[in-house]
Amino acid sequence: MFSGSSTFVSEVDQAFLFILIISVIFFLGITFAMIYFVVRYHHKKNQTVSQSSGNLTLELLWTVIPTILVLGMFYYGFIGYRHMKTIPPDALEIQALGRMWSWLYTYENGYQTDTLTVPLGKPVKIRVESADVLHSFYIPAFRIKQDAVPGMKNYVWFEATETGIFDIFCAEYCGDRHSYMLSLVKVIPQEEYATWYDGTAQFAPAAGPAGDAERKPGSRGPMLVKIKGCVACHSIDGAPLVGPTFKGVFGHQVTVITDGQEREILADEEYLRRSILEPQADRVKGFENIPMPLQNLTEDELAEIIAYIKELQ
Ligand code: HEC
Ligand SMILES: [Cu+2]
Repeated sequence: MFSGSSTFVSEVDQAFLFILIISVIFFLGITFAMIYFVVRYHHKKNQTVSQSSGNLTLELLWTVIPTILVLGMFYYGFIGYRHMKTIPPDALEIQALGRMWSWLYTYENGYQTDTLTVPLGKPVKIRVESADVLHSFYIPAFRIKQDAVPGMKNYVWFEATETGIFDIFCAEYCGDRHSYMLSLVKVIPQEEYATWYDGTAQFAPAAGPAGDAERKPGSRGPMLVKIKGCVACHSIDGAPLVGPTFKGVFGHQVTVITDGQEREILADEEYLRRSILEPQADRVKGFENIPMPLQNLTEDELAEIIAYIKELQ
């Protein structure tokens, strides 16, 4: 009954069930007592009022029983909490960086992905950090949740007990596209994970080999706009999100606000570069209310992204 996708499921669900059962018993008890008293002590049958005070047995009962129940809840909660805060020494470490509005996972070997990939049956420690505002890293199927607080190094761990793909949410309201801050965790068998981690699979690290002569400029663009979080605010299909779409910007006139003055400008390569490196210089009209965050890009990554945006016509 209590098996699940991570080793925490049974503990959390048992604590939850324990509290739920107690709550239901009290809810029913109080409701029935209330109905009984309304009928039994109706004023038509009871003309005279009597007062009573001091009943040691009753007072002891309503103090001791709830205290024991609450201590029981605390016990279950604390056991689970301690387990969740005690990281096994052999845990793999992965950073989960929350930012408006996507999660980025960085592995010990430098890999970066937008889907968390972990091995089955091995403890994984997640360092939960934020690049901007409060977020919260939440995997319901594993029963874990941890706030991402700017400037704080929080962590959480889990061990997946089932292969598959599970949802990751942001559980702390973090602005306009909070509800789209969705991600996935993919649990794969350990051998498959080892291959993936060694890079022999088809996945390429974000900071992959530069100057590869075979590679077409811009071919890493689709991956980079995901890893760098651009697609949380910019679509590639023409739909305006929080920021203007990337589709068809290049080579067209854009109305921008520069130092409070509206002006028309041709979106050439120079303009795209400036928009990314100095987002505040020219604010696109109609999108000026949300500041585009400063991006941490290498020269090569910037060139790749610009080449890719140019293709999106
Ligand atoms: C949190 C939201 C957000 C993220 C993340 C973001 N941007 Fe923006 N971006 C905006 C907004 C809002 C604007 C329009 C206002 C402005 O020009 O500052 C904009 C404008 C731009 C423009 C000018 C577009 C035009 O139509 O003239 C470019 C190019 C751009 N962003 C590229 C990027 C790239 C590349 C990334 C990722 C490395 C990125 N942005 C990440 C919000 C974002
Ligand atoms: Cu968030």
